[in-house]
Amino acid sequence: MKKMTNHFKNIKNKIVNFNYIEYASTNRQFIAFIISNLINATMLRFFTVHNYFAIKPLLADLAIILLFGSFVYLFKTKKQFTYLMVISFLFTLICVVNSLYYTYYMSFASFSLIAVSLTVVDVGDAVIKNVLQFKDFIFLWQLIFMLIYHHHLKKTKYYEFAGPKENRKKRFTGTIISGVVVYALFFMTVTSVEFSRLSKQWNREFLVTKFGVYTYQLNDLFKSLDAKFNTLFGYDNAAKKFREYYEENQIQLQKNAYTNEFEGKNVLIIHAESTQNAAIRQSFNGKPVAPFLNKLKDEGIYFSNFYAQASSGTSSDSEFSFSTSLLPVTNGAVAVSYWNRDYESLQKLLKEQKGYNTLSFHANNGEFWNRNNFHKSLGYNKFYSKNSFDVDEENIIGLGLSDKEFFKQLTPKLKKEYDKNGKFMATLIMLSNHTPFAEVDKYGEFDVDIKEDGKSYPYMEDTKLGNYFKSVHYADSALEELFKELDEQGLLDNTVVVIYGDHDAKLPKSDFVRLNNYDKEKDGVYSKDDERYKEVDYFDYELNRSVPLIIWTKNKQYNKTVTTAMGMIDVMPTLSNMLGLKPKYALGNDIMNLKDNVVPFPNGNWLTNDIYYNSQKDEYKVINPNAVIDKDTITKNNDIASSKLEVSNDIILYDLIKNENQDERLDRVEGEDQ
Ligand code: GP9
Ligand code: MN
Repeated sequence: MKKMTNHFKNIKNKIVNFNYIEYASTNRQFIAFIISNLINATMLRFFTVHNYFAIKPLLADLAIILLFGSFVYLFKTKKQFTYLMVISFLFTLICVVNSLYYTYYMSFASFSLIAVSLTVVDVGDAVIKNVLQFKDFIFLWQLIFMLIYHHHLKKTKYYEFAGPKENRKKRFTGTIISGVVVYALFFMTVTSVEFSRLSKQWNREFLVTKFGVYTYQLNDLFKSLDAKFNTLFGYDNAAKKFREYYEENQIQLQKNAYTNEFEGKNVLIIHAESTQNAAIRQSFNGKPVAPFLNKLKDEGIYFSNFYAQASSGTSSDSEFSFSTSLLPVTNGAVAVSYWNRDYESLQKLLKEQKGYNTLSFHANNGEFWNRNNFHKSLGYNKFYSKNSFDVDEENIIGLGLSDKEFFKQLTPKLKKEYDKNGKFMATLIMLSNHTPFAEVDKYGEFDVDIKEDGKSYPYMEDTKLGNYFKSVHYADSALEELFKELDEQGLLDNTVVVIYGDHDAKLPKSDFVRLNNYDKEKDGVYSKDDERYKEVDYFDYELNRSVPLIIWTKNKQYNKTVTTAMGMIDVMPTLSNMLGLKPKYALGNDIMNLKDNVVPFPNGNWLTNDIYYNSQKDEYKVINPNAVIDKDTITKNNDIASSKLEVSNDIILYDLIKNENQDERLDRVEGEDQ
């Protein structure tokens, strides 16, 4: 202890007694380097995200400049200028490129997007359209300043004066330690949300705002390299496993009552944000939370045991699995890191095998989840994003344009597309029912209390789950309006509608405990030893995350509830059979042909009609009391789940579908040559 106190005293003494004047007078060039680069980084935020007074990104920028700058002391005084110019050039380049990119795309540059950016930005075109602005190049002052200052120092014989006084070893360690300390101070202020966004890396504007431009770019570099490195090794092994898997398991769609039933119909997909079956089942005072979805589920085919298989890419992961019948990667998001691969998708099959016009609509910024690129890669002809909609203050709920307004504005666009280009496959991505469900006054009247004998008991009022129900109620009535508007335009007549909940709403378990165990007398929860107490354990919570899937046509010809366990990857093959398509690489199953199914989750858990298996703890819950579960069942299902996860991951990382198709083409050409 005493040793520690002495140590700190020592450091304190060193800081107090440090000769700052001598340091500054013999270190002028380095100080100029630090300050000028810091000004550039701050100026970049001034022109883009506007948070130039924020301390956090300033600390992060300073730390990076110190860390990179510290290596200057490995060079002799006269050589130091060259090193500082190289680093200054890199830092300035980062500022110029990001500023240009922001002017053009309203976002920041990413190594993983370089190839696209280069093809999209035609420099000549950019000049003509006046996108190149003076402010984008203002950062170059730093290099000019460093040059002029260097000449000044040379003329005033500064190097001869400062050189002998410079203890380079000491300065190197001192500067590097200062950089680490400043960075540590910065990281102490980083919240868990900020960390999680840093690891996902797609919300680029947020990252520059919070972490400054240099940390953002470094993180981006590592993420892009990570994706590249992952694919450098193990290709042959992955390709072999891929072929073996498909030799044994290639999907063969069998004829059933639904085969080709929807062939030639328009396909309208509705991505119902954060909608859980728990909300569809729920009523308050005799009024269902989601009356319209309940009506649709009774009129159409309702898959009541359906689960999203999303990982950290949430919405985008579900879009991916829905479209491709592949599972998401467990680290990061396919839409951000692996969007530029060749995937087989429902969109492409409909386009290529049946001549559909493929469209997506989402009133949020097209950069969100990298959808501008991701949607092209999924096979959409056109993506109507925020720019295609009139968004004003009054019409905003949560993340952006309200669902009601979104639907109102998209209907004429869809009609126009239909009249011009014929049958369509269109995906509408909803937005309002997104966490944190806080804008309760915008959701319309819906009480989540208990009304009894002229009294009201608060029940779920003012809880997150209660607010969620109100929000779902809003989304449900938006859907009702959409169907009316589409019908008025004749757009439902020859259309099959598919609605899916994209993932659960990540609601607190304690709110479900309250929902199940409300004691109105004490406006609280039954005690655990009360016989009426219903527990919500890990498995109950997981099973409750199920989301709706409804396939509906206006003539209500098909009404049925399918209770087979099903995941997002089963949608594409199921729909493919109904639409007369022939997928080759689907990892899911046509659910209409199955009695039971294994639904793998990205964390290794899986579900069948009989059990839910927790792979981390090697524990399971029996859902069907009549089922006989033995060790073999567990082993067999574990194998199915893990081989699907593995093949899917390899397809994504190594771009195996593209390479397989290339090999096939080569084989064909060789065959023809002979
Ligand atoms: C964003 C919306 C929500 O545009 O799709 O994304 P999420 O947060 O659910 O992934
Ligand atoms: Mn979502």
